[in-house]
This record gives sequence, C-alpha cells and structure tokens, in this order.
Amino acid sequence: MSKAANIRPVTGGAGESNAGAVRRPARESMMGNEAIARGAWEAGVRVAAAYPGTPSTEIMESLATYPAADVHAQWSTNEKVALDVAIGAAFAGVRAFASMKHVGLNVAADSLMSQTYIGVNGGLVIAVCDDPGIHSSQNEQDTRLFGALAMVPILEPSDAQEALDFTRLAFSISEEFDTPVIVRSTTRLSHTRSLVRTGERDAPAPREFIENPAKNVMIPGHARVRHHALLERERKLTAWLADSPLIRWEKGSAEYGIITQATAYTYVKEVAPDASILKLGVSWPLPLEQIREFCNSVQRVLVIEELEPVIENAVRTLGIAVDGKRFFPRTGEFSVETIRQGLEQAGILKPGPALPELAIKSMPRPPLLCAGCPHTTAYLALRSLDARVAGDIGCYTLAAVEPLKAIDTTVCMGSSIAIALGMAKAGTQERPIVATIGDSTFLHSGIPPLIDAVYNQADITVVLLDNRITAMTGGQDHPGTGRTLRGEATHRVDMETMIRAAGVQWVRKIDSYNIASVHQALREAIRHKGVSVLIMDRPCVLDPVKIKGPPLRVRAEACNACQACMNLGCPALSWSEERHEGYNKVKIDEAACIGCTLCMQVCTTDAIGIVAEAPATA
Ligand SMILES: Cc1ncc(C[n+]2csc(CCOP(=O)(O)OP(=O)(O)O)c2C)c(N)n1
Repeated sequence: MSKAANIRPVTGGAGESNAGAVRRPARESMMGNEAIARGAWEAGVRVAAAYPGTPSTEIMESLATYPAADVHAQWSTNEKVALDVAIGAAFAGVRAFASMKHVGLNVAADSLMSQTYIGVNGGLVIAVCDDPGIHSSQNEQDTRLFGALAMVPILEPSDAQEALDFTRLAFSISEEFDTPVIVRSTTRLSHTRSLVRTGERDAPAPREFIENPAKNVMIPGHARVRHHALLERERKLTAWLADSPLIRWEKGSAEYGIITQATAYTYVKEVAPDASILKLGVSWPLPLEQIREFCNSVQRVLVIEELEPVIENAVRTLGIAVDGKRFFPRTGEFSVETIRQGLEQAGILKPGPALPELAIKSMPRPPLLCAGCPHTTAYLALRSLDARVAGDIGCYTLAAVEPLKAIDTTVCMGSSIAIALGMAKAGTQERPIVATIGDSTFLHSGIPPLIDAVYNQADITVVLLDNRITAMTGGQDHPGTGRTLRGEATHRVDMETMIRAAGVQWVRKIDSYNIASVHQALREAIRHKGVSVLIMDRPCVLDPVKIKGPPLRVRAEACNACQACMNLGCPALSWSEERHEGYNKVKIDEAACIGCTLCMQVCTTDAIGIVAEAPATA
C-alpha cells in the first residue's frame, strides 16, 4: 500500500502551512467520537453497528446523522452481535464498522478472535473506547493488550483530526493486510472537541463475495493454516509501519527521548516541547527497529503511556534501559500535571511552582437516582424483605449505595441472573435470592441466564426493571422500545411473552409507582418455588413521558421528620432550613419534583400533598 494512501499528513497543527492548496478545506469543531464517525463515513462505510457504552456511544449516534442511503447504522442488542453484523457486511464485500466501549470488546472478543484468522473482504474496523480513570465503567482495562492477543493492528489517535484520519486509514489497512483493525480512543479524546479538517466520501465499489471455505470457515484444519497467515501478516504490517504516517519522530534534545502516544502525546508536547519524541500512532504491532534507532539517538529514554506498560515492556525486550511506570502511574487518567510531576521525579524537568489552589471548590455531588426514578420502589421493597440481591449494570446500580443500599453484588452486564442462580445452588443463603436487571441489559445478555435458571430449576426471583430505554448511557433505543437508531418504528419485543417462552411460570407486570403492589407482588414472587419474574413497568423519567403529575408539597406543620420519605433518596427532597416546632422539616423542590407520589405514599403523617390540593401551604 502506498505509504500515504488515504491519509493526510499527521503533522497538522496550528502552524501548518497550506502553501499550494487551491482552497483550504473547512474545519469543523468535532468531538473525537464525531471525528471517528466522520472518518468511517469518509472511508465509504456501508454498514455500521454498535451497542451503547460510555465513552463510545456518540460514535454510532453521529454516524446515524449521515444519509441512510450512504450507511446503514444500527443499535445491536450487544457488542458481539454488533461485531458479527459488521463481519457479515465485510464478508459481503462492503466496508463495515462496529463501535463499543472497552468492556464491550470482552463481549465481542469471541468473534474477534476468530475473525482475525479469517481476515476481511470489505474493510472491517472496530472503534473501541477505553476509560482511564474509570469515569463511568466497571474497570480500567487497556484495550492495547488485545492487539497482541488477537494480532490485530490497534491505531492510536491523539486528537480529533487523527481520530478522523486514522479511522479512514484503518479501512485501507484492513483491506490491504486482510485484517480487522481497531481504532482505540479514550474518554478524553472521545469527548473533547477540536478543529478537524474534513474530506470527501470515498465510494469503493462493493467486492464480490469470496467463496473460500478454507479461509472463511474456521474449523481446526483451516484454523491451523490460518494461524501461519497471521504471523506472516504481522511481519508485513511491521515492515509497512516502519515509515508509515503512523510513526513520527520529532527530533529535539539528545539528552532524553520520550516514546508516547494517544492523548499522552499532547500532554508531553505541552510540558516538554523541546524533547525528542517518538510518537506511535499504533500500539500493535510495534515498529521495534524504529524504536531501537530512536533509543540509540538519545542518552536516556522514557515511555509515557496511560495504563499498562505495553510499550515500555516491548522496549525492555530489546535490551534497552528505559523508564516509564517508575515515574508515571499505571492506574487512572493522565493529565498535563501527571506528566509534569513524572518528569520532575525523573529529574528531567526542574521542579516548578505547585499549581495554585482553586478558590472555588466544586460541590460534592454523590451519584443519585433521578427524582421520581421508577427503579426506586423495587429496591425499597427488596430492602424491607431482606433479600440477597445480585445486581446488574444500569442506572439502578446506584441502589447499591446510600440511602437505598439494597444490592449485594454487581459484576458486569448480564451477570445478575446467573449469579443469583449460583448463589441459590450454593445452598448457603437463608435470605430470598433476587436478581435485578434493566431492560436493555436483559436484552443484551440476560436472556441466556434466564433460560439457564429455568432449565436448572433454580429457586430465584428476577426483577426486570423495564423503563423502556437504555437510560444509563443517555437514553438509546433497543428492541424493547420499538424504535430504531434512526427513530423509525419497528417491532417491539414483548418481554412478558419472551419470558414465558423461556419457561417461567410466575410472571407479573406491575406499576413501579404503586409501592403497596410492588411490596405485595415481590413477596408473592419470592414465595413462588422456582423462577419468578416481576416486570417493573414505568418509563424512565428522562423519557419524553417525563412528568407524571403536578409537583408535591410538604405541610411543615404535619411533617414529623420521621425520614420515611428521605429513605427514597429522591434528589427533590431536602431538609428545610427554618425550623418548625424545634425540627427541620422535609421540603420538596417543586422544579425537580415530577409528581410520582412515592414520597406521598410513604409519608407516615399525610404531610405531603399535591400542590393544587394543598391550600394550607399556598
Ligand atoms: C459490556 C458493556 N456494554 C455496555 C456498557 C455500558 N452500559 C452500562 S449499563 C448499560 C445499559 C443500561 O440500560 P438498562 O439495563 O435498560 O438500565 P437503565 O440504565 O435504563 O436503568 C450500558 C449500555 C457496559 N457497562 N458494559
């Protein structure tokens, strides 16, 4: 492949000359995720699929803003399905794309680990977004480690321009080297805006389907041969990388050199502008000969990389003395300050003045369910029934902390039901065993464990928290909402029918806002021997059907400050500043209240009423 195929020079920056160009193309402000979507569109992608997950969600949302005639963009039920959809399209000869968060790649890994043996027909690119610092994930895994495991190239953009350019390039690499390619982003890049020069869309003609079972059908006899093809591919890729636009040597001081990549590169440029830098736009395979040459050109070498010492370890295997994680943390997200401190500790920068303390402190905001969140009542009831609760991942995971504090375990998406099954089979728990799971999570990976629980005759209760949306990631549609990514009406999965088809005998749907019936139904569900499923049915308060009724108000003279309503953890409730009869009383923020009436239902003194009906306080 031509070294410059499909990519603009990566040396872009404020001072870049545009001499000779007829007309400078427009620059647009884009988030990293929007730039990845743009890069896929410019590369002529025809089929794209994703399951939402922060920080990757906006990639597919953005791709869906391009014409449907250009690209079929869809939500899939989970990341493996999304990758398989993309794989199918690549088999069928068009450029295909999938996006997911880092833990999503674990779900899709089975497909990736076989597809890497098969290769591609149309280009196949996967955008994976890591979350250093764990802003909104359950772990901090480093996707770069998948590079060596799957032997797939991993491209590492540093800014939104590179996010676009590298995504475009990734399709060319995929087709040229017959491999899936990962474009890796992190929260900081995905969600930061910068100016991006956009281009025109390529329109590569669809390729013929390649009828070649020895390559396309992974059975042991074929896979053994293909494993050798992978090794050969690694060799070719490494040779191509040597002077590709993905590797950039910025000559500077001979005293020390820094090998870096991704957003860490931009911090290094700010803190140590005179350093010699080897910027790696790829983390697998690594251009070891260029790395050796770079190291030989400076007296001392540091590797500055977020999370795992992937590059540092590779440099060590070359027998080169190198520093890295001795000075830069292996956990958390880097910042300009992390880099400055590390370089100071390494004796490369002179200690500078400490950053001034900010005069304004941000208000601590503990994570809370929204005012009127329909998930609240299930956890109130579970707590009062002293259940052992296997939780799952979604907004409702917040019920693990005060004040609801009603979840005992949370592992990863779709785990709750099988974990409850395992607890039940352990035979050690006196308490009722309950799994709680959201609708999107249930469709993602909750159905096989439900079938497993019925099949293995478990005695557990499943609470399906059906708020008809994927709330945690910002309200994406799924097969239970009856709308596609592009907002078209489609078949809506009937949860109850599906659950009954799995063999569950006890299934009931109730209104999450009716506290008495939630308690009653949950007691009955637990009493049932076998698998019981209680469907909690209320839309998310952030869904368009937002306001249930008029806001509520407290009659201070009737409130005895018993705290019953406070145990809901509703952010619309707080203590009044003025005291009545020696007590601070509860007050309701009418702007935040959605009129769900939960506090009114639990109030022990009838002190809470609807504003319109509460003349005493008017
Ligand atoms: C494998 C994986 N993919 C995606 C995510 C991101 N994520 C966390 S919870 C969730 C779904 C939440 O929706 P739902 O189960 O309906 O619960 P809700 O937030 O609506 O209460 C998603 C997509 C994740 N944590 N892990």
